[in-house]
This record gives sequence, structure tokens and C-alpha cells, in this order.
Amino acid sequence: MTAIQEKTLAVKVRKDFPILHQTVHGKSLVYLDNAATSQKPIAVLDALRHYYEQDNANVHRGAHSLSVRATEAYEGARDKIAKFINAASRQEVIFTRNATEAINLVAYSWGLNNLKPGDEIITSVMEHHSNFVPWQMIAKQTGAVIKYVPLTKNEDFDLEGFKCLLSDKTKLVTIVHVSNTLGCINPVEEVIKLSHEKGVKVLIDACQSIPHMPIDVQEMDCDWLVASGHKMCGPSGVGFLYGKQAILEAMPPFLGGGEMINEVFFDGFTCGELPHKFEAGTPAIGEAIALGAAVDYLTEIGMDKIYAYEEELTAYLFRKLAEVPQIRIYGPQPSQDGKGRAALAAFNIEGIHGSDLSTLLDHEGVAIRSGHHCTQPLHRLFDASGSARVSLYFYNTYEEIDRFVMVLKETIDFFTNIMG
Ligand code: C6P
Repeated sequence: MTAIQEKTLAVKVRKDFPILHQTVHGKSLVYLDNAATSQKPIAVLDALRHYYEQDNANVHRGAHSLSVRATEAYEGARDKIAKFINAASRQEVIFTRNATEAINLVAYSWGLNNLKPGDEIITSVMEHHSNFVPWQMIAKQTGAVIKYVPLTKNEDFDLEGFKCLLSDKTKLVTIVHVSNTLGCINPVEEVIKLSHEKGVKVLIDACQSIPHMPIDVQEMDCDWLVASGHKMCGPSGVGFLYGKQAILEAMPPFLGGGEMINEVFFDGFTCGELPHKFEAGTPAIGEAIALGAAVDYLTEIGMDKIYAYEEELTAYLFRKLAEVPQIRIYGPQPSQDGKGRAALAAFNIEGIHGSDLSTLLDHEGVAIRSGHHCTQPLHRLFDASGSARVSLYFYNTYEEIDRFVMVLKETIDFFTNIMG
């Protein structure tokens, strides 16, 4: 598909997202905070509404028709996700509240029971807090040690640095696929291959990759992979953990309660089968069903088309950002055709605070994020308390990038003038 056709694709899908067609402070909205959360198409909103209007009942419990329908739709959503990521079986997909809960599940179930003093966990300096803090908590309890993969000179994942850290002491590698701050696409296949050669398990945080590119967990060969529904056109309150079946089977339950048991006695219980063993309590039923609708929506467009279009947007975004004075963009440069980097840019403008920038851009209808993006340790490496961040999705257009860059330049001029 050519660039012009892809542009038409973005314009075509915008009608599916009612929220995009509004004004903010009297200006038409330009939503460029997609790494924080994506917008939801009508198909997802309809699925949520249909569930609550027609099928609302608890799952796996009742014999009545509504409960049967709710259960079928909920388990159908699991099938859709399993197919979307090419899991070997539906038992390998566990619904969680979000990616953060999925990482905690692995940390508490696998980490707490398999790590001992002196064992090493390798992660990277660019991780989101949700891939730092659970492991820091587990390391404290088990005596395991955390090692951090550094950055290259280009502010990319340092594969050579990773190789130096990987040793006989390593028991787990847990890294992000696409950084929410640097935008780099990490060489996860190579990391997984090298780790498996040493018998080391690997968890991939796919929060910022799964919404934007095709993911095949069998090809990638990760042991676990986590994602959040709200970043991939689905609702908030639902995410999932993928895990290889044999590994999940060997892991003890994370949370106890209803749904996850087989039998309960006064002196103990037996566990239910996968995937229910890890889904204690009533799940986010409507949200999981709507996430299934999001997966249908993305599949219908085609993840390869989304990825290709976003590469074009990345190339255009970086060409336009090169015109902005005093800009410091974090992370590696994309190639001329936008490859090698996700469609996002965290940046600072000398002398202007990121939150002032995002507030003034909001007054022009342009939504970008500012702050530390839950990557405080990474920002400290750059000696920055935070940054502004623009992040795109397949419904964003070239015209929106133009508007963003124009308003950004005007805002910089404004600050330059008042600062004398
Ligand atoms: N990043 C951002 O604006 P939850 O909160 O569980 O849905 O997602 C956590 C998470 C984990 N890993 C990565 C790489 C992420 O980007 C995120 C969420 C948002 O960048 C919110 S801080």
C-alpha cells in the first residue's frame, strides 16, 4: 500500500472514533497521547453496551441463559486474544486488570517461589515502573539481585551490555519490547534466544508494541508476555498475561478465592485448571468481551497495515520535529523511512518545563503528555525530572502532526519572547 492510500486509511478509520470529533478550548481536538491510552472505536463501545444491556450475568456459575451467553462471550474473547498473538492454546491467556497486574502475577507466583539469594534478574534501565517495582519487592524478599541493561550511545537497548550481564547466576530476564519513553524497539528475539541458551526464562512487556505491530508469541518464543487492553483500543480494567502452558501449570496461584479452585475443604483446597487457576473472583466480564471486539477491529484493519502506516507517520514526525529549535528528543533516531522506532517522541525544550508546554498545547486543542511517564530512573540518567511526549496511533493524520508542530513552535516563540 502506498503512502497516499495509507493516509486514506487513517482518514477512513477516524469516523469509528466518536471522541476524536470534538473541540477542546474551541479548537478541534488533536489527540497525541496514545501511549498513555488509546481511544475506543464504536465497535468496542457497542460490545460493552450490548453486554450490559443484553447479557449481563456472572460467568462460569449460572445455568441460566444470560450466564451462558456471558460465559460464551467472555471465553470467546480469550479465544480471540489467543489467535491475535498466536498462542499455542487458549489456556495460555490469563485475563488480568492490566499489564501491571500481569507482571505482579509472575513476580509473586513464579519469582517468589523460584528465586533465591544471589540469583540474578536482568531488566533494563528503560523499564516502566511496573517492570521495576514488583521485581524490587521480590528481590527484597528472596535475596535475588537486579541487574540493569544500559543504553548505547544512541540511547538504544545495549545488546552487548546485555550479553555481559547474562551469566550462570541469571534466572530471569524481564524487558520491555518498545520503550514508552525512548520509543526504541528492543531486539527481544535475540535476547530470548541468548537467554534460553542458558536456560533463563524471559518476560516481555508488550504494552507499547502489541497495539502497533503484529506479535506472534510462538515465533518470539517468550515465556511470558503482558499487555493492557486500554492501549489497544479496548477498555481500561482489563489486560492479559500470556504464558507458556507448561510454565503456567508449574506456577502456584497468585490470588485465592472463587473461580480459581477445584474443591475447597476446611483444611485446604485444590486448584482449578488453567486459565481459571489465575483468575480469582469475578473478572471484568464486559471489559474482556469489549477487548475481544478491539482485537476484531484491529485484525480487520490488519496489524501489518497499522505498523506500516505508523512507520510513515514516524518518519514524518521526526522530519517535522527536526525543524523545532532547542529540542532534545530522547532515544534513537528512526531511519529515513521511519523504521526502527515507535511512533512516539519524548522531548524537552531548553528552558521550558514539559508541563507548561502540554498545558499551553492543550489550550490549542493538542493533547500530549508531560511528566516522567513512569520511567523515573531513566529520566534521572538524562538528568531530567520529566519530559513532554507525543505519541501517535493509526487514526492520527499528517495534518495533525503539522498542527502539533506548528503549535509547539508558536509556544516556544511565546516563551522565548516573555523570557526576553
Ligand atoms: N504506560 C504511559 O503513559 P498499565 O498501567 O498496567 O496499563 O500499563 C503499565 C505500563 C507497562 N509498561 C509500559 C511499557 C507502559 O508504557 C505502561 C503504561 C503509560 O506511558 C502510563 S504510565
